[in-house]
Amino acid sequence: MIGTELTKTQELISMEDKFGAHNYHPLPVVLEKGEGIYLWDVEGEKYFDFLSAYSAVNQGHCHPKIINALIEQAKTLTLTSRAFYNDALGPYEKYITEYFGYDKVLPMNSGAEADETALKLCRRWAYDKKGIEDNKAKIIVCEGNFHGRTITIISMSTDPDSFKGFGPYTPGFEVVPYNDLAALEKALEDPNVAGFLVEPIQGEAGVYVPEDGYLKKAYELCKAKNVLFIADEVQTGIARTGKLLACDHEDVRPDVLILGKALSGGVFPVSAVLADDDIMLVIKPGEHGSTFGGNPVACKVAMAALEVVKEEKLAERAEKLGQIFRDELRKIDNEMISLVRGKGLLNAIVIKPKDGKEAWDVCVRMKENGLLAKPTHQHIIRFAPPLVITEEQIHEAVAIIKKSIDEISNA
Ligand code: IF1
Repeated sequence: MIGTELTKTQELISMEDKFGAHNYHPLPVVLEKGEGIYLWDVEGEKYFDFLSAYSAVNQGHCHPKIINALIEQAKTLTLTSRAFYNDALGPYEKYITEYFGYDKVLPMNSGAEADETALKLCRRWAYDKKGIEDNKAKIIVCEGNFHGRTITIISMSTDPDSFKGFGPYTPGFEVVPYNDLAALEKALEDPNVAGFLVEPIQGEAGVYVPEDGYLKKAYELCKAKNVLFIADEVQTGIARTGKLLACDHEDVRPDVLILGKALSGGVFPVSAVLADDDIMLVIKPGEHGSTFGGNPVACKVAMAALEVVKEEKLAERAEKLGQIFRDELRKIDNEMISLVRGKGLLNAIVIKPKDGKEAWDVCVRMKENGLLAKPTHQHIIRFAPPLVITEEQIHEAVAIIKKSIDEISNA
């Protein structure tokens, strides 16, 4: 590099800095290609992707089957809006409702939109079916929750980074500690409670796995009080935790199921809310929707993405390889690793800072060694590779993680 000549990486980072909002703090890497579990940056460096765009790329980057579905539909008809019918939506709705075992689906685009949809369904069900007085419905949420970035969703958040400075907030939410059945049981005493919205594993909170039996017991407590159990499986769903849904580990069938991210294999924004008729039909024509919700491209992409999950047995892979991954991480003898936790291929390590070095420094060093992951909160590194990873690649990745942590701790 001569004088002030910038690398392509530096040039592109400064372009984003100058022309883009500063609402993120990305790792200093600029990516230009993805295939399977690998990413390449603009300098030609190759990386293991251990974030999978926060579990949106479970099927691997640019999966040929999903990409082909995208291309074919994109050449034919991309968007009709819901003002008219189209030939892709009905078959998709049939496919996905049979796939997950629900009467109906309400198609949206982002995870946040799906969560908002679930909140509206729950409140409307409260007034029309449970008989709660208008505008009095309450929804219980958990400390440490993450359900998206809209004003109503951050109104439920307990993380100041999510809600500070964005008031006034949407009322009607009550917060209970996660993984605390006594607190939930107490909160359910309020007759105005309509729903309990919960992540089966809290991703953003740092891959917080509740005790075995928590989801099942929480579900039973809700049923005893005629309260909807609403599972946000945007991050934990689509085979990520070793079952098709994280709720499947405890045979819990949510009254309302929220999906997103890997529902499209990371190829297109696709989210969905599934429920049975007695809940779903409380929303009447013209009372909810979105321009792109259920568009033909989204329908074809999602069907292909869901077929891949079954054809390639991604849940079984996540279960088996996740166990191997945690076992191997636990063999790393380094004081900076204070905890390893997770389920399936949604895992995290808690980093004990050393000589001023913390999780961010480990992530930068892993990048230099060929593996991409990012801290959540200050001391937790989430590891979520595409579920198409092989056992051999798991071992290669663990070697990079070990090397990086040893280098940082001995720096
Ligand atoms: C970002 C976090 C993860 C989610 C759950 C709904 C949504 C998300 C359980 C909303 C989205 C994404 C958002 C993304 C980073 C990522 C994230 F760090 F923000 F919190 F995964 F943990 N429910 N999570 O995890 O879905 O509207 O984004 O499609 O950069 O904000 P979305």
